[in-house]
Amino acid sequence: MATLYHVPTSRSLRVLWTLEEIGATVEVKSLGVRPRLQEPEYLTINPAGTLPALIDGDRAIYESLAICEYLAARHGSDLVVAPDEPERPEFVQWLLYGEATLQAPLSAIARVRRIRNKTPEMQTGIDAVLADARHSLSMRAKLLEQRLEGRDFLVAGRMTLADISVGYPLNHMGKPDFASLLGPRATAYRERLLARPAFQRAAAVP
Ligand SMILES: N[C@@H](CCC(=O)N[C@@H](CS)C(=O)NCC(=O)O)C(=O)O
Repeated sequence: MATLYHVPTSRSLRVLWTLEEIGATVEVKSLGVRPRLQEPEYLTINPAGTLPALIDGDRAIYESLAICEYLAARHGSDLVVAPDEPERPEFVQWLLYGEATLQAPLSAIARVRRIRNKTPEMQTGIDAVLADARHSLSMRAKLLEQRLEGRDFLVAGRMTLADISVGYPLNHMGKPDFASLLGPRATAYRERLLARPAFQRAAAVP
């Protein structure tokens, strides 16, 4: 059985959510803390120190969405939009959008806030970086809002990995300082995704 390295609220949530949607299981090793500094043993699994990681026999996969795609495809799940389906290009676009475009400014904000707390003398410059990342995030949320017009899901008229990809940053965007950046369609979409029993079960994994 494959092993998933997990930290609650990290991107391993995408993998657990995918598994819950398809009714599959893996062995879950929960690290409990962010691994980079605190768990040097994890660096022998993933020298980059990032979560998640999936080990399946001789195979190791370290990108959350690559792990989701690997597991869903292996189980023949329709969470993957197949190459011969008409909306395959849109599927790939939104699959990547969740991580590379929506999550990127959120991650930058989290990282810069950590630095800000340690370097009060750099407040002005850091505040400018935070404002810039927040502006990017607000612009990027507008494309999502537009895409959701007349749609319950991002592509193919059904729940896919694209929704799980985008659902991860949207989960974090429920915090009061980000929620105002989401339009009404994205807000309702976020609520629908997070209400899914599969998401609820995944989010409850310690
Ligand atoms: N693109 C990667 C990003 C992985 C990533 O940055 N994970 C975060 C946790 S959500 C992490 O491990 N951060 C700790 C660090 O950067 O050292 C993915 O989707 O898996």
